[in-house]
Amino acid sequence: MAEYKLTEEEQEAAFQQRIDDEQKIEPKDWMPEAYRKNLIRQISQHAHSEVIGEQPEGNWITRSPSLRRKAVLLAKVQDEAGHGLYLYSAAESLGISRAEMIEALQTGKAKYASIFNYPSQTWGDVGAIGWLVDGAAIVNQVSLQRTSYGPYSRAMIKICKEESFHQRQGYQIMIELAKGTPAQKQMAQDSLNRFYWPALMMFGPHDSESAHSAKSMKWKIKRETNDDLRQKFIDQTVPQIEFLGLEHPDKAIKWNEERGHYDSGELNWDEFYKVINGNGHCNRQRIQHHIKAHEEGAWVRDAQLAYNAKQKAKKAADAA
Ligand code: BYC
Repeated sequence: MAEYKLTEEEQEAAFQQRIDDEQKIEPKDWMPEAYRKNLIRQISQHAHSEVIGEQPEGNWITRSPSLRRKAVLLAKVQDEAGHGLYLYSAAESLGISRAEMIEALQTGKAKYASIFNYPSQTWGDVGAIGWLVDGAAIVNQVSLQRTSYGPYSRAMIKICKEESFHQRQGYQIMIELAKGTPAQKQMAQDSLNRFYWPALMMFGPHDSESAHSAKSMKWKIKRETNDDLRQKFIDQTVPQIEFLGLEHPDKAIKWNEERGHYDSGELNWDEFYKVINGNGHCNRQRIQHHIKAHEEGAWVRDAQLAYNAKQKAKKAADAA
């Protein structure tokens, strides 16, 4: 008897049913082409963010104020490189190569988180990045632990464990500065003022402007919307700022009893689009640095390929 082949619509309906039933989609499962492409886009951009995100803090490793701080920061930056690797591997499981992803980053076809195009000018910025940038990343990534694609979800679980250490190391720097001399407190305030708004932009445009949200929510690639996650971050940050004894950068921040959330001021969306379209303060510098490091690492990749070829030849010779 001839085997019945599902039509494209039937396959899509069965796929959506699996998503609705909270089943994870794995690399060899059937998936709509648009689901695969959307995932490659989001996961690869997430990987690029982790790797480019090493630069602002990496800038401070040699200038950390103590040996202990240096060891902590070094470990944190190395973790970010590891996060990039998990995520590139998750994206590769969808049928794209590492080389293709790197090319898309270096030629500006693929984006990475806007936040990393802001300069890290003071030691206070290292504190603010850990506290606010990793803090915003956690809010987003905790939600992504429940994403529908298995390899992405599992990568998020591991990454979130490390991110909470990152967030705490940043907040601890802020506590020390905020409780320190007036000049140190001023440094903490200045870093908060400069990083607060760009951290809110990490959650992406408003839901009404978000091109990918509707599809990503239907397929459970994203589990919560950009605005809902941003609101969570706004709400959790208010008491943290109060504890530090610093001034809130948003003068419109106000508890709304009815909504059970803080109301807040509007973001500068012109700045957001300028930065994500390549014209932020550090966009060119970040990509140039990546290209240079990638070229300098070419010999390592060549050596690995030569080693693999030798091992393969040896195996073939042994088998003959
Ligand atoms: N920056 O339709 P939308 C870290 C783009 S790293 C740049 O809402 P989506 C860390 C968006 O890509 C953690 N671009 O998109 C590392 C899209 O452009 P394309 C980073 C942005 O995907 C080192 C367009 O705008 N976390 O923690 O549904 C040191 C329309 O947006 C941004 C992640 O990557 C932005 N902020 O939602 C320290 C999380 N926002 O692709 C710390 C994973 C939007 O059409 N990603 N765009 O050219 C996500 O959750 C989602 O991709 C986003 C955007 C919420 C970011």
